[in-house]
Amino acid sequence: MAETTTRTGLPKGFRSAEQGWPGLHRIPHPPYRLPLLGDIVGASRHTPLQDSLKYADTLGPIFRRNAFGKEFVFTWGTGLVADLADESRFAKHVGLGVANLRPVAGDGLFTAYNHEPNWQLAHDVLAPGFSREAMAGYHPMMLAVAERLTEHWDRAAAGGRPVDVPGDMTKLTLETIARTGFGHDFGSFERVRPHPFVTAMIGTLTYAQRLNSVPAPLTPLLLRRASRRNAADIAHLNRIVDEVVRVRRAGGRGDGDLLDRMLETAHPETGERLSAENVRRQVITFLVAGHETTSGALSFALHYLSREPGVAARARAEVDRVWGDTPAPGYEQVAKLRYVRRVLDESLRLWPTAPAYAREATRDTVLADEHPMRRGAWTLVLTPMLHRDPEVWGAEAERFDPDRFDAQAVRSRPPHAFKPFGTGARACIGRQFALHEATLVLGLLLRRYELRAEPGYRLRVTERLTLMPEGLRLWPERRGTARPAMPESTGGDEKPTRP
Ligand code: MNH
Repeated sequence: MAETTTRTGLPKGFRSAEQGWPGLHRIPHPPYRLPLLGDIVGASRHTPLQDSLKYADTLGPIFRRNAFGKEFVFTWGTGLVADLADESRFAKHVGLGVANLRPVAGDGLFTAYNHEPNWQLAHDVLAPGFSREAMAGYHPMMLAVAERLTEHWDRAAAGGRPVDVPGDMTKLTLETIARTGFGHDFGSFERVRPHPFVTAMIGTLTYAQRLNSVPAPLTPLLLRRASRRNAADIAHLNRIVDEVVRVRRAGGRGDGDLLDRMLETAHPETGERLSAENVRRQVITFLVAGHETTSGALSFALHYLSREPGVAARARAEVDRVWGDTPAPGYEQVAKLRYVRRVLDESLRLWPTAPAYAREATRDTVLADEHPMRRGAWTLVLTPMLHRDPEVWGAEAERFDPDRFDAQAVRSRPPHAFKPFGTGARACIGRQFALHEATLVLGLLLRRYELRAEPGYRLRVTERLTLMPEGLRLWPERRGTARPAMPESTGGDEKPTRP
């Protein structure tokens, strides 16, 4: 890390691949490349990721795209991605979508450049907020928020009405990070429309993605209205966050949550603290990063559970066996849901909801002994393709199969074949938080409901930097009311239960 944090002297702003990849001509690109416009034939500005997946299928494990003269290299072959994980030669690259979020999240943890001192400072101050002990402390709050969700689903079930899965998962995950991190209640479940924080956040994420599909010199012209709306969205986020901080400062300490750490904790070695402006950036960062991707992960998992009765039955049998009918499963009991966790992993394999991360060379090097890169050259790792690499996942990589994540299968795969949380020093700090929250909620929902899919629904994926199943509705039915026979049990001393 030391060498990347002291690194300076690289050009700021977008670095096109011609500058850093001497062997670029050997990397394939789509046919029909147009002068000035680049590779836009067959591409849509609403689905840049899914378009890249189509190109990846035909162009192979490393390829490039050009949009309005900007050239990007995409990488997804397992060997290449494993090499990019070498932290002695590569580091996170803040570019494209991530760089476009700088006006929102500044030098907050997610968008900070490697060399910005506030990254290390915030990382060291906040990391204990994701320790085991901290997580065990969040658990009761996560459970309380999940109960608000089940109350809502109970009413839908009683009325025979469908639920809006992405909408409800967003309410749940926003309330969870707001409660656990900041002692704040957005009242999402009491609202008919999404909280203005969510609307403003979706606005800024969508705008950040759109910036990539417009030639930079034309941005002021083409996105004039959108950029004004974006400025208003950012101002709105700032106001909401400033209010959360003001309330905390006025009301004294929370219970040692993330906000307390941001406001009060000095760096263990240097004694330094986060500045007020940086706290604002971190609060926005955690409220956004802490809910949008988990919401998508839960939504995709629920989609697959509603489509795969065999998987759902196995998962449900596990929850019944491990949790019984205890009204409040404890912290330790969540990690015991091994199969539910595999369902989640398998959903994140097919639809890693933060679908790409960028890596840059921290010195002149050769990627996988084949592709020379100058210091500062970068590439975007396409995780949905990495997770479908036929050499690792087989010819049927599209098939949903949680058994791919049983311990032996995992051991038999090469390292770095599954990277939904990124890699290295800048990998996701909230990984355990997200996995705990999502496993807990899936367990609670499986135990309580059968999930009926909407007949004829076909999975469509919305992109706004993150991924979300579009228009996904399910009909939850309380188990025990019109409940089919208990799924086969796996023997042993488990007691079949259900209120
Ligand atoms: Mn999260 C970084 C995916 C949940 C907070 N997260 C990343 C990265 C990926 C990622 C990928 C690396 C991005 C990059 O290299 O540019 N995160 C996820 C997914 C989920 C998720 C798929 C849920 C599922 N993340 C969460 C949660 C939180 C969180 C929950 C907070 C509570 N993530 C972060 C932060 C970073 C990050 C903060 C930046 C860490 C750093 O750079 O030091």
